[in-house]
Amino acid sequence: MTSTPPDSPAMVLIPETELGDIVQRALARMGLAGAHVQAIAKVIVSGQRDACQSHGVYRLISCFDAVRAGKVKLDAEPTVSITGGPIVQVDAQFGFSPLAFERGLPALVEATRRHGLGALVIRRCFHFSALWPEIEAITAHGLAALALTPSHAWVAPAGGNQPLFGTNPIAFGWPRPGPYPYVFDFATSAIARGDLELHRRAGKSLPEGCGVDAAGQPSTDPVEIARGAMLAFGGHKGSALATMVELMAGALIGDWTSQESLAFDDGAGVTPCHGELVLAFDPAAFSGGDGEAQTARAETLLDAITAQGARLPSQRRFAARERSQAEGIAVPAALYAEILRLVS
Ligand code: NDP
Ligand code: PYC
Repeated sequence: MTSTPPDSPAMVLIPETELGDIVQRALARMGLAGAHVQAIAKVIVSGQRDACQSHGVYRLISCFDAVRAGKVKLDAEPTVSITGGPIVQVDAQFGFSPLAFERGLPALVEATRRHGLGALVIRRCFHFSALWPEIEAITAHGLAALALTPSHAWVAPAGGNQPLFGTNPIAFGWPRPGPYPYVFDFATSAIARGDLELHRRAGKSLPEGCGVDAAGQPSTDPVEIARGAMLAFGGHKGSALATMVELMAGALIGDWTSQESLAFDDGAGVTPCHGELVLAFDPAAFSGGDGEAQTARAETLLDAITAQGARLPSQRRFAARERSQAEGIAVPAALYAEILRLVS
């Protein structure tokens, strides 16, 4: 059952279970194995529930394109290697990443509890998702977390004008009392590729500072920027963070950089294939106490942020989650029609 929210005639409201069912049917029709269908649907529906338009149900189209290009292994069985040390390795076997993360999570949590800090290394995965669902899955265990992943070479280094870095997101989470952790999750490019694509599809210009055309000249046209290069956020600072992601979640873990991911894509234009590095920290192991003073200190800091009238990252997302749970998930009507075509 669908309805239209009064404040946005271009959106339809879909109950979460109904949207989940549609997304699962669409993924199953693509030929994905059941475990992948479940894991991917959870991530995609959560994205839409939290009003993340660039990483919600729109990503079904990315999955469809990747499957149609014949690159993704539809029934890949991720293999988890546990040595008893702090590093857990998962080989995604060229499947989509959500199942690989799900399979590695219990071992990551166990390794982090045992050693105080743990690392989950995921290799050879097609990665299309936001990172915060992974971060929240870790903070739910009372652990702090940091996740990094490259993508495709779309972004020029500061001072250059040729694509080299991915949009390389960095996400961090800190567990808090109450239902919601502190989480930020952002691309190191001035705009995520998903947002560039949504602007292109809508025929809209991007804000200034997002990219250059093929001649290296500043542009606000998403088509021209896709032919040229996107830019890092914050000039040399975002550029250095993007470099760190390439080094830590590419070179360090023995998987592809964004350049190598794009070379593997070989013009197919599908979602990037590379690795991911997820770090987890047990606050109790770092504080030398029971963690209570640490929690109090963190809460004092976070409260001081909001006391100034500033909002915390993810606050918009959590408010959208509550709205979705009460009223249904808002989906752009045109996108919803497109998605229904994937199941009809
Ligand atoms: P945004 O710029 O939309 O948001 C970045 C973060 O800042 C969010 O945590 C957001 O919280 C927070 N934020 C935004 N505005 C404020 C504010 N005024 N005060 C405090 N906090 C604020 O993110 P991006 O567009 O850069 O990235 C979107 C998604 O794309 C991410 O989830 C990322 O993981 C994903 N991505 C995935 C890639 C991949 O390779 N898999 C590549 C690149 C991006 P809130 O959400 O509540 O607004
Ligand atoms: O939005 O930049 C992006 C992105 C790349 C891969 C998945 N999302």
